[in-house]
Amino acid sequence: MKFVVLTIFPEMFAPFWDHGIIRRAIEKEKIFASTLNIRDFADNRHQVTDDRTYGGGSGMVMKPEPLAAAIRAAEQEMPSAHKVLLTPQGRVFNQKIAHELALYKNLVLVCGRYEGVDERINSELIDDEISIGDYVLTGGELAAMVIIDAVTRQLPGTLGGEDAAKKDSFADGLLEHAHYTRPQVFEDEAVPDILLSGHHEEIENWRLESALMRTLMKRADLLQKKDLNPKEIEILEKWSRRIEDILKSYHRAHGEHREGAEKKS
Ligand code: 4GS
Repeated sequence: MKFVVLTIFPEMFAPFWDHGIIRRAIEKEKIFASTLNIRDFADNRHQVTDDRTYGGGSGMVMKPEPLAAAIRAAEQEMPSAHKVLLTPQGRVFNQKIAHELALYKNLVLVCGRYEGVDERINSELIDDEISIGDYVLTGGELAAMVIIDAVTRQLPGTLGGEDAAKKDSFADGLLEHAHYTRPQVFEDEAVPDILLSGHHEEIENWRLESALMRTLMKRADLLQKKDLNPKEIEILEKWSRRIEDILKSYHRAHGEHREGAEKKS
């Protein structure tokens, strides 16, 4: 997969290309990564890429001509590329979109600066608008890195294990199960026995329960919209019965005989 980033700050990407999984993916030619400096496509002598906003106000806007020229240059190089503008106006990035983008052969990522890019860049030259979240950055560069990072680790052969990305949090709509490594006891807290038992099937069950519990406690919204499988339903029903039992004996002990949360009055 090939990524071309259009930016006025290409130097920001050097350390990103140079570390960890991204670096290894480049070395193994799983991805090809490059930047185009938008400034190089400004034909004015001082290579200005921003200008004052029509209608007044303090902010500057990214000029359309250099940006359009840069996008066309990237397109010339890879006619099939999917062209993405990073902007808070875009659809909000998630694991599903990471999967979707991983299917493209070539991605062009356009990074805005200042208040944003001239509106006339959107319709003609951009295929897709993506936001990495509902907050305002000083530029699209970090957003581009987030996307490249999440997409790269979806590509076969970029992570340690064969299908490591398939075991991810979110791959099946749940948060990750709890993880432990040595030492076996840390500050009086021991690793759960089951993980030391060597019983592969029981460990898998424990991990599923852990993932379900963490998702219920921390991100119930994910569970609400998830397409639950029979095993997951069985676990949730087991917990539900347990909670009902606890409440039943509580109500029994406190002399309440009516069902539910209705109050006697
Ligand atoms: C985002 C975002 C962003 C918007 C860039 C103001 C400079 C800035 N880009 N997801 N102009 N959130 N971009 O805040 O992608």
